[in-house]
Amino acid sequence: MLIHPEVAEALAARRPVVALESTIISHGLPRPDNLRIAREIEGAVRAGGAVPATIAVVDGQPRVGLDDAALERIALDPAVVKVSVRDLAAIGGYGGVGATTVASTAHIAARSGIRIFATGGIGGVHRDARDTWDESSDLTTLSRTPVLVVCAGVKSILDVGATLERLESLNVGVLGYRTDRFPGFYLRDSGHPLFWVAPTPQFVANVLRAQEALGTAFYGLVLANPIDPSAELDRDLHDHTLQAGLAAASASGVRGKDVTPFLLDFFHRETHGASLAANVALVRSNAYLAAEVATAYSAG
Ligand code: PSU
Ligand code: MN
Repeated sequence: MLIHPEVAEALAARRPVVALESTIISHGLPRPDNLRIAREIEGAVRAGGAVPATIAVVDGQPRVGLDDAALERIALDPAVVKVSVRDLAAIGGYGGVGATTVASTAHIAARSGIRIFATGGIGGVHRDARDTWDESSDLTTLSRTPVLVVCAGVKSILDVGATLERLESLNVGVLGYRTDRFPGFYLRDSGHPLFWVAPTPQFVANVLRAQEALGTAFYGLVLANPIDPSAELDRDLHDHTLQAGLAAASASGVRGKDVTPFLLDFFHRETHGASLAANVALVRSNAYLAAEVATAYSAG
């Protein structure tokens, strides 16, 4: 693994660091805006007082913290591959450029000593999972990786209730940030309740410390941060686009790791950028909150 000098220095000095995933850049956001947005997300981490460590695979090598040239390749290189945990070893041998999902980012972050990670939404159980067995390895990886993932919940393209049940089975705790409703990504409320409410970043840092004392830090933790009310997508537009997107995915026969990027792209096109604006707003907010938690965690 190649750790960027700024990240290595911060880790050595126990200053706050926040990991960021890269599949959201390569496969979750449209080109060429994705490059600018990737920089804005890093900027939000800095504004919150932490060092950003965007994670990706460049020429087969995992990198923790990207320089400008590497970030540009992840955003713009048409050959960039979406890599989950199981793909990391193979892409190493092949020498390719890989964008890391929540699962592989969490794995690499934990191995490099980074405890806190921000993204838009985590993967989960797909609606047709009973037939397809399509459940994101984000869930199983979080069940054995000591990271906190700050996200806006999971997209409504997934089976949200089943995803919450799986997180429970897998011992992955879920805290709502100032809410007792599990957020619905583009919408503040997915319709599912949450038990634990975190009122402050300091509270979350205390939970991380308590996990370490109890020996449960082995399991990941989700901090669910609802999108700002001013950035929320119109509910009718959301519901309409969701129905159309699910129908299009099933009609086109898209499978496996292409399903999530297909649906994200569908949303961005069909809402003429409204879902993109919401997506950018919530990722920036998650990056900022993750930096605040990392700052409180470092100080403790
Ligand atoms: N959800 C989003 N945007 C994304 C993803 C999920 O709202 O970009 C990406 C993340 O990288 C996540 C991955 O880890 O999709 C999950 O893919 P899969 O369902 O194939 O595991
Ligand atoms: Mn899948």
